[in-house]
Amino acid sequence: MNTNTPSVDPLKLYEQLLLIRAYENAIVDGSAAGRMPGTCTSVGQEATAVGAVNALGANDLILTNHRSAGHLLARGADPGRLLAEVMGRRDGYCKGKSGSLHIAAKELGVVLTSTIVGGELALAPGVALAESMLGRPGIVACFFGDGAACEGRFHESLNLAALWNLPVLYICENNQWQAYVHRREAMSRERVADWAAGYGIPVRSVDGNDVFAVLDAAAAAAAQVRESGRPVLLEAMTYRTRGHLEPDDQGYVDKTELAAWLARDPLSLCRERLIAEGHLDAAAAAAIVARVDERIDAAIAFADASPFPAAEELLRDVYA
Ligand SMILES: Cc1ncc(C[n+]2csc(CCOP(=O)(O)OP(=O)(O)O)c2C)c(N)n1
Repeated sequence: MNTNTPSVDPLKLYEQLLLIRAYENAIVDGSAAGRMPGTCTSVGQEATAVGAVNALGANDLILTNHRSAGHLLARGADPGRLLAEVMGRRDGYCKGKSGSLHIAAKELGVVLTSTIVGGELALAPGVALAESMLGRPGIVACFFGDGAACEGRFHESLNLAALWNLPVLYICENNQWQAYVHRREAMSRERVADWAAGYGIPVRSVDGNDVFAVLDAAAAAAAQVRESGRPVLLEAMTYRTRGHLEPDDQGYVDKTELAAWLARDPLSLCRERLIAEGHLDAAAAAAIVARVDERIDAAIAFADASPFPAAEELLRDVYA
């Protein structure tokens, strides 16, 4: 642990991991049953979201991509309102108009979910510039994938943020996949961090399946952005253990590679450590699971009961 790591109850981190997994599994089951639309999940990547978001301060802003449920839930989003949004209902965070792929939640400081790959990278320097010009204290956390890093806007974004000294914490969730293409087939380097160094941006790499390691690394990186007023890139090595979107048979995935990552499931790693360090026993674990299940059941009931928006709402709050 470094001096910048906030003291967060480790059980809270574990509960957030479970909540994200349960929330996304509810969508997997709901979409398989035809009750909900299929969507992109972040199953396998929960530790990156929980570790990184918990390293941020209340004033910091978040821009994210099409796998944003973990970032939103770790930031305190209500699972019922989130699910209502996915289901296109009036009580969703964007009144049912964004679906899962465009959710913004101003009250949580989540500026954008971009389904345009790299859209969050294109906007992050602008948001950071606005923060700086308005004299606000927050930094901008920009979550993106290794696929987005293969796009031109990644390079434009990093170049500008470095040139203009913008307080952006770039967080690459390197989940090894870019839709149905393995990163090995698309990247000239092993690590996205190798590219960032070329722009003079300090980089850090971390085991993205270890929530405590991510919290530590993200806290150090966020402190570096805050102190220097300049960008830093954190690359979390993780794995998308479900398909690109639901449903997806993952027929293109190497079974051995998948099995190796499943053996390092972030929830199991966290649970084992909590037990080993005496933070968790069977009764406490069962209580957490029960609480999470109850929240998810309530979220489903809330979203189901929420009406679709009225037809007159169609063009309200829509800018383009
Ligand atoms: C500009 C653009 N090109 C292509 C797509 C189709 N697409 C959606 S997700 C995705 C893969 C993105 O990979 P990555 O950034 O690594 O994120 P991951 O899905 O692995 O989380 C692609 C190609 C898109 N949405 N936007």
